[in-house]
Amino acid sequence: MLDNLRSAAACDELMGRAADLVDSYDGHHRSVFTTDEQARHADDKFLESGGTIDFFWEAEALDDEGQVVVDKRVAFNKMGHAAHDLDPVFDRFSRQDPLPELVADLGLRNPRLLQSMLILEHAGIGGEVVSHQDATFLSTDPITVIGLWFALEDATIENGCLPALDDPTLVPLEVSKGACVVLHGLLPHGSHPNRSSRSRQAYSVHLIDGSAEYPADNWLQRPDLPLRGFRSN
Ligand SMILES: O=C(O)CCC(=O)C(=O)O
Repeated sequence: MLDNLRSAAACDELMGRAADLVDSYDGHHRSVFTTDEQARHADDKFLESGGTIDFFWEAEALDDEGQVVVDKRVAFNKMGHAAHDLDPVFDRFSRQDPLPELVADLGLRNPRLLQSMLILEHAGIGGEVVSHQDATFLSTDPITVIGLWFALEDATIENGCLPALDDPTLVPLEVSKGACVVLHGLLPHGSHPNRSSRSRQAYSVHLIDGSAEYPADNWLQRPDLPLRGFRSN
């Protein structure tokens, strides 16, 4: 965990940009994001979002008929998965120093920014992220995926910070706004629902090594948007 990797101003700028994108989103589809194994929702919209900026609803934001029952500004669970390539503010946040050096130090020789997610976790409605290993969703051969998870707001036990859920020896990770948590692809992690009165926005970027094999049946494909590293190519 790296404290103060991004400034409070940079975090605010990213959240502000995301709020603008939410405002201009027309809400035309009702793709819910839940990680509940009983109801894992992998619809077409989700599967096509590797190369787009799309929003996924909180399960509790919609009623049984799919009608939105909360304010749109708190209705989304997350935004994914290509803002780091399609939006200049997200691009900058995802590529500015010291990330190239950090990722090189972590052993990625040919880094590619595969996906990004803005995790909204609004107060009172933010959903659970069940324990998972990123390498099972973003597999390469050999395993190379690394997650860079940024706290855009303070993450506490109260508002559902990242815990390591499967292992009783591991503890919840409370971090301050601007901190970056580096996640090895095999590390089980998740987060509890946010029932508190404070949101817990976070932003994560997952990188792989471009020299590893990327299976054609990985859920995330970007046929029209080539993967990029930290420079323009
Ligand atoms: O912030 C969260 O709730 C979970 C994020 C996560 O699992 C990830 O970025 O890999």
